[in-house]
Amino acid sequence: ILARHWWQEAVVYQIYPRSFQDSNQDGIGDLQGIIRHLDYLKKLGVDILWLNPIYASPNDDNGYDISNYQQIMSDFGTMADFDELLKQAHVRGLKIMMDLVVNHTSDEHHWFVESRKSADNPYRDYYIWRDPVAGHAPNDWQSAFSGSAWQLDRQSGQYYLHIFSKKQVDLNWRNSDVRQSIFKMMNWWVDKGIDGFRMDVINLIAKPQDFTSTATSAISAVANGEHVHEYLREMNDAVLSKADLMTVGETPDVTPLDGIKYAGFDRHELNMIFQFEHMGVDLDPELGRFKTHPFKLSTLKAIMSKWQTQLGQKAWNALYWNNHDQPRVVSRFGDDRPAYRVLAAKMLGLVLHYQQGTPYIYQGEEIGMTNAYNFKTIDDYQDIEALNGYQDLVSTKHVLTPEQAITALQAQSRDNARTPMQWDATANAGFTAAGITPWLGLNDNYQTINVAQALADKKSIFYCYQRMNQLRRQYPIIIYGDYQLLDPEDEQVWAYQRHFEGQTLLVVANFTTQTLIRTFSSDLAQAKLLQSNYEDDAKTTLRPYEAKVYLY
Ligand code: ISL
Ligand code: CA
Repeated sequence: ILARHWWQEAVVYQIYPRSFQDSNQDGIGDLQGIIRHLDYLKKLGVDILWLNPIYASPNDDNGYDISNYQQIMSDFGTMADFDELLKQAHVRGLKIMMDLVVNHTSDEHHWFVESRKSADNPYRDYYIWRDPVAGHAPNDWQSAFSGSAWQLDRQSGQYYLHIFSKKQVDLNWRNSDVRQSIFKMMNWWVDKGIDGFRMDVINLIAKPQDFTSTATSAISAVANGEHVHEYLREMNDAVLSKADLMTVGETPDVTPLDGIKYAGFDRHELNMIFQFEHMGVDLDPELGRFKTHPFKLSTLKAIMSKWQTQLGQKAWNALYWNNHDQPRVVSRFGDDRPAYRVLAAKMLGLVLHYQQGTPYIYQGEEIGMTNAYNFKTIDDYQDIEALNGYQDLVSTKHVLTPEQAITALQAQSRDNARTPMQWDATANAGFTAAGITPWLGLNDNYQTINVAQALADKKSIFYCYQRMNQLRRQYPIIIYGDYQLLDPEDEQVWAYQRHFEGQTLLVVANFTTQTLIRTFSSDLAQAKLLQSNYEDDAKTTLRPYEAKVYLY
C-alpha cells in the first residue's frame, strides 16, 4: 500500500483573479473580491485554491510576465490584501496554491533591465543571449505566440530567447545564481505560509547549450531538456522538502514515461503534473487552436485511460478539463445547447472526478459556463495568443479568412475561459458594478447561467459538484482505486471501473443525445447508485448524456 498524501485526497479550485470578482469598481477582479467568495468555495467543498499569477506585471500575458515576484499586482490589491486572503482562507480550512512562473520573467524585471544593459553586466547570464548566425536569429524556433522565439537587442547586437512573447524572456537555468535567486524567492513565499505551487511550463526550464535543433516549435524543442530533473531535485532540496507543500507542474509535450520522472512517488521532484495530450484531440497539427476538428470519443478515452493506467501505482495524475488556457469543456466535449447543457456538464464532471487523481475545477465550471459565442470580431478578444495569431494567420499570411479565424477562436480561444465570473443576473453579472466596463466582455448568457441561479436550484451543476466532493471524502475507492477502461471501441459511451479492497466502482456515461442500451455487470442488482445526473435509474437504458456511478 502506498503512502497516502493529503494532496491526493484534495480537490483544487482554480481562480483567475482578473475575472473572479471586482471589489472596487475598476472592472478588474482583485484579492478582496476573492475574499468575498471564500464561503461560496467552502460550500462547494473544495480544499485548495490555485490563484493564477497575482504578482507585479506589465500584463503582456495577464500576469505570466512577472516584473517583481515579491510584489502584488496593483490591479489586484496590496500585500496586506494577500495576507488577509491567506488568513481568511486558512481560517476556513482552505489552502492557497500560488502560480510559480520561473521559466521566464518580464522584460521589465530588474534582472532583465540589468541584463540588457551590456554584455558584461553581472546579470547578463541570467538570460539566454546569442550572437546572430549569418545575420539572422540563431535558429528557426517559433514562439508560442507567433513569430520568432528570438528577439534582436539592437544595443548589443545579440538575440535573446523568448519561448512566449518578446516581453517574456527565458531565464538561464544553467546559471546557478539564477537557481539560487529563484529558490530564495520561493522560500520567502513558503515562509509566508502558502501551501503549494503550480509551476508554469516547468518542463521547459532546461535549455540546450547550443541551438542547432531543427524543430520549429520552441516549446517542443526545449521540452524535457537535459538537466531538468537535476534542477527540480535541487529545488526540492532547497525549498519543497522543507514544508508540507503541494506541487503540480505544468508540462506540455510529455508522455506518461516523462510524467513518472517528474511526479513519481519516489522521485523527490513534483507531486503531479498537468499533461496536455487530451487537450490536443480536436486541434489541427499545423494551425493548432486556429483550426478545430471533430474527434472520436475512443481517442479521448484512449489518451486519458493511458495516463490512468501508465501512471498507475508509480505517480499521481492531475485531472482537468478546463483552465485559463482552454475553452469551456461543456462547449468543447459536451453540449451547450439549452436542452442538454446541465446534463452534459454534470456528465463531464462525473466522468473526470471518478478517475484516479487530484481533480481541478476551473472557476465557472461548477455552474456550466460556456464558450463566448457573442465575441464576433477580433476586437472582442484580449488574449495575446488570439491577437498575435490572428495578425499572423489572417492579416500577414492570409492562411485564414477573418470568418474562419473567428469561428476557431469562438471554439478554442483562451478568452472563452476568461470572461468574467457570472455571479447573478444583474447588470455585469455581479462581477462588477452596473455601468462599469469589465476588462473583458461578459458572456451574454449570464442571465440564465449564474451562481445565484445555481444555488437556488437543488438540481444544478453546482450541487452535483458539491456531492462529488462530499463522496470523495467518504469513499477511499474514489481516490485510491485502480482504473480499468471498459469497451475502448465504443464511440458513444465511456465506461470504466475502479477497484479497491474488494469493492468496484462502475462509471458509465452516454456522450450522445441518443437513448442507448448497455449492460456492464451482472452484479448491478445489488449495486448502490452512488451518483448520477438523472432523477431515477433506468437500469440498462442510458438516456441523453446520462452518467451513473455504481458501487458494489
Ligand atoms: O495555451 C497554450 C497555447 O495554445 C499553451 O501552449 C500554453 O501557452 C502553454 O500551456 C503554457 O501555458 C502557461 O504559460 C504561458 C501562459 O500564457 C499560460 O497562460 C500559462 O498557463 C506563458 O507563461
Ligand atoms: Ca478591482
